[in-house]
Amino acid sequence: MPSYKLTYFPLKGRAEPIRLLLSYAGVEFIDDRIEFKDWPEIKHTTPLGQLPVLEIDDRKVYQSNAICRYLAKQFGLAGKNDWEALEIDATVDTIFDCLNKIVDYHYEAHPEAKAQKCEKLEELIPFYIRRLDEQVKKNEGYLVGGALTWADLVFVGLLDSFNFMSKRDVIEKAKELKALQQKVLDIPNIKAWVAKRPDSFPDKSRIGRLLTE
Ligand SMILES: N[C@@H](CCC(=O)N[C@@H](CS)C(=O)NCC(=O)O)C(=O)O
Repeated sequence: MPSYKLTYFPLKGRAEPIRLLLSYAGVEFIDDRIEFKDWPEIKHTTPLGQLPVLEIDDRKVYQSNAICRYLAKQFGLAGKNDWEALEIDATVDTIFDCLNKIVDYHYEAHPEAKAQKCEKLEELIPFYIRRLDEQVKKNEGYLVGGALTWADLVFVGLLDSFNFMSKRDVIEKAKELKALQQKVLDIPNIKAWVAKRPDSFPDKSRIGRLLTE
């Protein structure tokens, strides 16, 4: 079994799906959370000047979705065939299409532009969430193929970020997605991770206030 060290900020963000995957597989990993103040020194040591970075033994890999896809293959969460793998990729892209629009709104500094983006979210979020909810209904309680895949872990791992940045519970009315979230959180290894993980933004915390100021 290789050694794993995951470096990210003290946030859930793009690292949480990776943490969920490693936890699901029962793999020990170093959960390296760097302080924001140390980032300028560390940035140039990373392959792309960004985090997360996963060190697998002595190799550094980056791009969170590529990391998730690789780990999913190792842990049997990448779908039963190439078709399902394609559906998983498409689903993860859809999740990020929605999240990126929310991120764009969240970090918009100009009040007028922010108000416009906020208005657009009122349509955009239900558009994506409804489709994902229907997808879960069609796939017997999971996003793809009637079984747990890394798409489910990505979605659940990013939900707190979705909710925090859009200032709402995005799955409030999405019965199927709510049930999926609960099912994932009830997996014993995931439950154990959630119980032991450090209090990470977005839960509460100083960092939360910093990012929204
Ligand atoms: N496509 C990359 C995006 C990584 C990314 O945007 N990382 C942000 C944090 S979520 C970052 O490192 N920001 C600090 C910086 O760019 O200096 C991935 O999914 O890993």
